[in-house]
Amino acid sequence: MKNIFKYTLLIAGMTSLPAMAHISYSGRDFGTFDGTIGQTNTISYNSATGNFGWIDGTDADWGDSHKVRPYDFHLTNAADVRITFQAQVFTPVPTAAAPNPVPVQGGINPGFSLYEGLAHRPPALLDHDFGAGSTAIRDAVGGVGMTEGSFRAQHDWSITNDNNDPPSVFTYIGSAYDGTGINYGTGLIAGADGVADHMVSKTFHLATGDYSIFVGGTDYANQNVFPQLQYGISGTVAVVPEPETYTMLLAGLGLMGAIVRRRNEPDSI
Ligand SMILES: [Ca+2]
Ligand SMILES: [Ca+2]
Ligand SMILES: [Ca+2]
Repeated sequence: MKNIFKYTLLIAGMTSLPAMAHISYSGRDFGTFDGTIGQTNTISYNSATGNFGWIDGTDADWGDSHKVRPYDFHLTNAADVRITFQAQVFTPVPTAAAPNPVPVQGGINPGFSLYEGLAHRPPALLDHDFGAGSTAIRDAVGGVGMTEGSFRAQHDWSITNDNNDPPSVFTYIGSAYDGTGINYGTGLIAGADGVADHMVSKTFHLATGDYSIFVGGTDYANQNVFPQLQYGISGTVAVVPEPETYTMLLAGLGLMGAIVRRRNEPDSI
């Protein structure tokens, strides 16, 4: 009986702990947008472990998806979509397991990557980096034992679950990060927004489809800082006018101005 009790505890621990680390969109689905300009959704009170998860996925040994936060959204029509992430300080809601939660840090310099494609979602098992299937995918593409995780910040990547379901495929669309250009020794990493204000925003023209966003920090040296703190994140997805619409709007306003001026001019004889 004693051993069965221990086993139960062990299994309970195994099922609850890794679930936190697997790729889950739970509470981070921005929802479905039909492309109407002005549609927007903000998701606050999330965090990433450490301030380096995104930038660590730009290097030769890839990155650990446990250090970035996954989000998803869905487009039922083509649209221009503006994606914004910024630092947020907050104190998590107390739970029985953590009655006195530590306040989540501000100060992340966020970076994010946008992909077409989704991770497995319930009732399928959730994806994670270190199952046999995910390891095999990594070894086949990145070299046996040469990668530290499945996450690639500026390339396509794949991952699967412990059921070895057909891999989730993330097809890279683009990325952006907060601050001036980063070079940790392999050349300038593309996508800096030029202003280190703990916020990054970029607009993408997207087709109908399912999209995933992975967000994390951009301080490459922070991966060697312990303990690894939680850095708060707030994110927004918004449907915005296409650039051509702005141009037409401005041209229209210019025309209106000309008409108004003509009307206000005294009649010529
Ligand atoms: Ca890395
Ligand atoms: Ca690393
Ligand atoms: Ca910025």
